[in-house]
Amino acid sequence: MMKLVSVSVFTALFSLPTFAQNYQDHDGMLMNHGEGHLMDMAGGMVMGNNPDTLPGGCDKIADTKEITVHAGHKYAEKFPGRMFAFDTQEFQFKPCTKLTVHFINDDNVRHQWMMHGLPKYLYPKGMFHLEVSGPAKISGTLILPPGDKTYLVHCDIAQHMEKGMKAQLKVGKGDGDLPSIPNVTANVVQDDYKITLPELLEKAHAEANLPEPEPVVESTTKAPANKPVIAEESNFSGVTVIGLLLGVLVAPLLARKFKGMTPTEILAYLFDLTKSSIELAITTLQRLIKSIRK
Ligand SMILES: [Cu+2]
Repeated sequence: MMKLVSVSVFTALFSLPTFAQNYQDHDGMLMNHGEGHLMDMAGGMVMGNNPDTLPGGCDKIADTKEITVHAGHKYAEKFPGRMFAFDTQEFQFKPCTKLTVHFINDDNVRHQWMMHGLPKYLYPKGMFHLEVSGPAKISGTLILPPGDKTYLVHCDIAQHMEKGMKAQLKVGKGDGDLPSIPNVTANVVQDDYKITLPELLEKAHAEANLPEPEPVVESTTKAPANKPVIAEESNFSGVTVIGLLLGVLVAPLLARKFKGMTPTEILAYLFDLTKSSIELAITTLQRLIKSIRK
């Protein structure tokens, strides 16, 4: 008896925060739009509601289950790097189970409990889908298909799944595990905070099969992107090559030209030549840059 009393007290205590939050209950407000599509004016929506049609391969309803799933930011707090989550990440039911889902959104944003991969002859687009702007509660029922299969359950609001609102529902034994389910399976893309930025760049370049990156210099004046740097370098080396070629070709001519000239005359001539060479170099460089930019 004492046990029962303490259990009731504990249940009441733990339910208090739930009661304290003012949830909008959409059940009973929903209008039936046919084909399992229920909607109300307050933004509640159920799609693929199916409480009575047996999927092909089910002789009868094997089991009747009812679950309550919460969605919200607070359920993601135990998962580093995640922002949103359901309070449960994994579900498992017998094939042909009639499942009622009570979906409670604890956040002040919109969330969904969306299940994919169901037979399309029974569920529009193969989906069973509960959606509500929180804090609110909405319920729907479906009959699970026969066979062993793992179904994706997620919230399809932009970035909510990527930020953690993802679960898997196994019918029978399921047919494997889905990736990136918080605390259940490893992320497809693992974050690595141990690697340094130069190492990361090197790795990215190696993976993309690109030439070795420039070593990262601690200067903010340097061009941040790689492309302009490469373009500038190739311009420079092109001009250098032209200069060298000109030098080699012109040197013998100059030697002949300087014969019989005074040092002052040579200097003046060289000064003029340098001036026009620089001008020529600048125009060439400008043309080169223009052609690259095109
Ligand atoms: Cu969401």
